[in-house]
Amino acid sequence: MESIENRISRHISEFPESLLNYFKSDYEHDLMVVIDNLLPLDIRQKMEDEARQLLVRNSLRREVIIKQSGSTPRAYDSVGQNVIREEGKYIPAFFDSPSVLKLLSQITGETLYRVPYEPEEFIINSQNKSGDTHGWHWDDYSYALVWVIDEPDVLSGARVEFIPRIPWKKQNTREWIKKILTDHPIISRHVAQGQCYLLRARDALHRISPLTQESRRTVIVFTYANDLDFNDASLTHDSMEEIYPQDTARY
Ligand SMILES: O=C(O)CCC(=O)C(=O)O
Ligand SMILES: [Fe+2]
Repeated sequence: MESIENRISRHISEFPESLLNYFKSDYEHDLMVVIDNLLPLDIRQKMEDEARQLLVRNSLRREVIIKQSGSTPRAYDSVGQNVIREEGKYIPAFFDSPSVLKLLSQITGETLYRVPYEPEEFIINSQNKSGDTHGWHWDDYSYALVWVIDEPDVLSGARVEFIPRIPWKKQNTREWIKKILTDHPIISRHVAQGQCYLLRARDALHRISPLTQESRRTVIVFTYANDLDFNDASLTHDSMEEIYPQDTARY
């Protein structure tokens, strides 16, 4: 049987030039691009089923306030990298895929790498109670690619909100966030089930707004690094260690 990687590679190689140009210009504009049909349908569905099953069997509730990002809240169920690497097949295959990395490098115009810190490779998060949110923050590494597995009702919040081209200030972060939110318009996007988006998450203040009703939004978050990340001695994993202690303890 043909390997998952061969299937993904062949699928991506069939993208027309015009579509690639659209991805590039969309990304350049907002440092964010929503991508449809990134995977062959059957592989996507198997990856989604895998995420849902892992969530049923292995999820842990997270409810924390993260002081490194200005004391903003995280409230959702999640499955960490450990369990996904051990029990998953399609999620690790997507992360490990050279053809996906190559496409993302083409879109962004720079070389992307798999994140060099295993707990951030991939994580499943699921907001499912009214008020569940992934509060304002920046990521440690430059790129996040997020697959939407369960889409919230469009009138029930859990929207991707972000302000691109804003650096993380690690001192007085809460005051800094307040100033940004006072001075700038927020881009707010509903990303549908089966879509994924790529965000320059290190350079965008971003959050997932609270769910306003008992709906559900489940995602798989993949993290990629660039040369800047590899050369940045100040890069830390403090927030990760607070949100996912079970996955970061051995690092
Ligand atoms: O759920 C999302 O779409 C984004 C998640 C996120 O920002 C993160 O995991 O750092
Ligand atoms: Fe993030």
